[in-house]
Amino acid sequence: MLEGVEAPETSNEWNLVTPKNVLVTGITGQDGGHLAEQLIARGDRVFGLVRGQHNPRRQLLELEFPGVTVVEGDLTDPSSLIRAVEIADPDEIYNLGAVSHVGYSFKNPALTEEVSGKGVLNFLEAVRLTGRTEKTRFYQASTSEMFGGLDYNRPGDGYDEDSLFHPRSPYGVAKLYGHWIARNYRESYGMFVSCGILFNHEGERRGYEFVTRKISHAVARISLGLQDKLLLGDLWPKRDWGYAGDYVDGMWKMLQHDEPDDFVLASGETHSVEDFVRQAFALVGIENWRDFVEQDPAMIRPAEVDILLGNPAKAEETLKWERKVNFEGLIKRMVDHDLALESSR
Ligand code: G4F
Repeated sequence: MLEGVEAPETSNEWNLVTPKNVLVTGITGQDGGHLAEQLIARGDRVFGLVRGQHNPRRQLLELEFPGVTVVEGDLTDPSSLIRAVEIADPDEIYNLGAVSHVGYSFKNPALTEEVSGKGVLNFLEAVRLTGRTEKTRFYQASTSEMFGGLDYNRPGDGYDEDSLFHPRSPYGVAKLYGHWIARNYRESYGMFVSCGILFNHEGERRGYEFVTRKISHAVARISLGLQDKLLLGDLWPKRDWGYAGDYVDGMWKMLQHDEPDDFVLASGETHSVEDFVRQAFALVGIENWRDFVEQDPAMIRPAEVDILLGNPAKAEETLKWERKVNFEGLIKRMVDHDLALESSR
């Protein structure tokens, strides 16, 4: 383990074998941050694929994780992926990179398909063309947005690995392509490729453009007198929300398992956006939350996923995956974090 790095709260197993070379895309995002933290604590050599010449996120990454080796590359540029794979010589790849904001994907559908869909193919090809189909284990970040939640396809007791897909956004469609091409490489070339079908996972590393962080941040600022209103889209959609650190631990478990497979990671509970808003305001002693919330029509999507609810039984049984943070704990963690952040400015 590296000096000065504490064991992450969410890892309940230690990788006591030889340190691995691990290549991560999307390392500057929420899940990438949790994963880098956990891998470094386990003693692995971490390589992060970072896009663009003057990407400000690169500096933030280098400040937070000086132990990570930055490799320049882009999921839309196949030759850069081949180069990255040759540099990192990875035992494991975590493909977390994507255009991940569902609302944004409606405005930039072609870019979304290129990055979140075809980018997966480009990366799998880089592994195959460099002769690493046997050596490298590949994690594909699939998503509950692939299910869609239409009337004929309600979640019942929760979507699982065999449920029907009917994506409702360019993001969901792109991710479904990524999911199937990943499965295809597993079946065609015998590659160790596992897909994690992750339901919404949040926390203090979440970007402000996602609803939970937008809420926790605004609630903190409103309670401190720094902001008057919280502008939101629809409050009725329901999501199955968990803590990102727990889910990243699940990704790692998928690649340590004996066989490649697909696994749902979810909390098994569903709550509306309104539930999240009400509970977040209650934590700072504000009960009349409606006085502070206004609708922003720009946040309403051309098509919405009404309800997401997942069934994580397979991951719990097969991988012994467990969650440490529940819905109430998640909201408290985020609001407390944003209160501390805004109070210290
Ligand atoms: O926080 P969200 O933007 O997350 P969404 O669309 O569920 O997607 C997230 O989870 C997926 C897993 O299921 C990931 F694959 C994906 O990459 C991403 O991490 O929106 C949650 C809900 C939606 O119904 C949205 O319409 O909140 C609603 N909402 C209401 N007002 C809003 C807002 N969402 C955002 N981002 N901003 C709002 O002001």
